[in-house]
Amino acid sequence: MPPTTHARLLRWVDDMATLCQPSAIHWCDGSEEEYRALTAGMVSQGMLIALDERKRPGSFLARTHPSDVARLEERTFICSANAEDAGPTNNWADPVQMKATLRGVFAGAMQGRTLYVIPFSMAPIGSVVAKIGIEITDSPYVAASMRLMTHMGRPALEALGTDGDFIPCMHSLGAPLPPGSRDSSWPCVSDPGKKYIVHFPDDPSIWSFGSGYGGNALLGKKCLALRIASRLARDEGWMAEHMLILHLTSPAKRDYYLTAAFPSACGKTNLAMLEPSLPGWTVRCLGDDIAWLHIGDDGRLYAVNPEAGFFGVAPGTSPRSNPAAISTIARDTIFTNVALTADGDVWWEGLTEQPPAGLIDWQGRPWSPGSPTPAAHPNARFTVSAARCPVIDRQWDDHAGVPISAILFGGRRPGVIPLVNQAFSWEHGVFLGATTGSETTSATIGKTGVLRRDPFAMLPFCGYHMGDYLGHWLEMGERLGRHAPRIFFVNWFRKNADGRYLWPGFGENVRVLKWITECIDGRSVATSTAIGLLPSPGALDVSGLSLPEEAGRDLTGIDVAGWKREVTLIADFFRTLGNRLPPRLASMDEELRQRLDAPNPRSAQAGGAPGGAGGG
Ligand code: GTP
Ligand code: SPV
Ligand code: MN
Repeated sequence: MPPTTHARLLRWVDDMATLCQPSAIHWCDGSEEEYRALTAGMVSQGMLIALDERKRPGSFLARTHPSDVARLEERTFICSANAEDAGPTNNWADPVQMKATLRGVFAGAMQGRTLYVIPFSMAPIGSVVAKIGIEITDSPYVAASMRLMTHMGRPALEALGTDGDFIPCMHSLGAPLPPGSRDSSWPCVSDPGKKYIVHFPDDPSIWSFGSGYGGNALLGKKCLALRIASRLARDEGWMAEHMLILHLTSPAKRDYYLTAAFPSACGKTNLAMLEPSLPGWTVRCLGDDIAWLHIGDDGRLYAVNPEAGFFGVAPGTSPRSNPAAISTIARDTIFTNVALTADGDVWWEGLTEQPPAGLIDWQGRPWSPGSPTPAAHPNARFTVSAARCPVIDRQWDDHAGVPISAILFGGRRPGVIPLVNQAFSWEHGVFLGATTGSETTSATIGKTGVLRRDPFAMLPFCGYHMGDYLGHWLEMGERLGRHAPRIFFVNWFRKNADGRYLWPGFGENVRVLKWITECIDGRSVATSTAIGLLPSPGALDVSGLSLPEEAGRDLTGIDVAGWKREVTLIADFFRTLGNRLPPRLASMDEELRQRLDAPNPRSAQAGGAPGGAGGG
């Protein structure tokens, strides 16, 4: 018996079951017993490996099919009624034709499998910004992960009542099990051309077929909380962003709430859980991937984390780089595509300097330091409830969210971009966000290390025309007026000629956060330059650091020639947005070019750098 009388929901589940032909239907209640049954079932089927109960209690390892290791941007579609509304940065397909195609591929797709109905809320149930989704899936891995990652189960269904609104999220692995056939340990569609991650923003609804991995399959995350939500947010006057949320407290016990948008695998989880190297500072985490931002009754900008867990990059996570994450994943964690140790624990590159002997790699093969491929896949991840994080902020699931005093943007830039740069104003901050460039990472299938424009770290996640999105940011600034948070651009990834990082990063990033709080407090620690407000000489606290000789110049100076090339790259990118690019952004690029051409772009007098609103 379905645990609801919601007629539209019952009709939809019935329609999908008729289409997909599962052998059973299970309505998830989100209970501990249900989670235990799901994981135990996967262990007995070989989909999960139970880790050693003493070393890693309540934890499991999943190994995916080698074709199913990350998001798939080429097969991600925004099916708005008009192609122009999806814009040049998204794949578009006609919604009517796409729905017909999808009904074709989903037909019989769940044969021999259980159809799980997963009610979930993005944002705490009862929050002003919460949205309820129902995911249908034939993957028990997705059902178990959704319990860790979202506010999932009976309370979400109860909040829906008998006629509430929900966003239908349809998912199948696309691997039916006809009678007599054997299951694989990671069923999916191996041909990337036959996978679909499809959004119908006008409904709104989501259909995903053929992949069981991360953002392709946990449909509350990128699909709902970013692509669909960004479009809803534009229509409703709020913002859905690819941002961490953190609470910073100074030695003087002043509180600052910051958000930061960095592209995938560029350090959001690290910054969100940062262990400050400077005494007296603390960081508490409110979220590591997505922020929903709305204007409160007092006119300020508030941030809510729509998620309830972390799906974090494992490689590189260590007691040195992220001690809080290491404690978070000490138990009750699902690991995906990491290496297995001889004693039933997990390992990945960077966890320890020396790999333990007797490792089994992410594909189940014996691995030794001489092996040609890494032991863990570079996009291997951990899935864990936020409640397990020792530095989770006590307000992390507050219904109203926290008031934001600064927004950071950043990317992976070995050259040109300085360590930190404050925008002259909100408008100039939108220019900095819009022109974000970053090298591609393993979070998406394709070549890594390629520099591309990733405006606001939202290139793969903006559910409508990127030009309109930039316009929405400008409009939000006008509504916020004097309450607009300060905007900063940071770059932890600057390298020297030998390819070594110039900035120590991780816990030392608190030094940059300290300078940011001084800007917020109106201390005169910044110098106006052609590109923005840079730390004045001596203003950045580098006490006790031994930075290489060239570091000071490269980290906080201006590479004029590099910036002139940057201006051209920005203009090239802006041109791709056509006539939906807000004209103000194009003129700001031209103004930047003029300031760089002035006699001294490093000083305040440079060609009339705009001062004023939001300046230092
Ligand atoms: P998604 O979950 O994919 O959205 O990404 P994320 O931004 O949360 O990624 P995460 O924090 O897991 O990024 C991990 C990568 O960033 C690893 O390669 C880290 O080594 C690197 N990283 C994080 N912080 C720093 C830093 O301060 N300096 C340097 N050099 N690397 C860093
Ligand atoms: C990202 O790629 O930005 C992620 C991981 O956060 S996934 O959920 O797979 O999209
Ligand atoms: Mn992300």
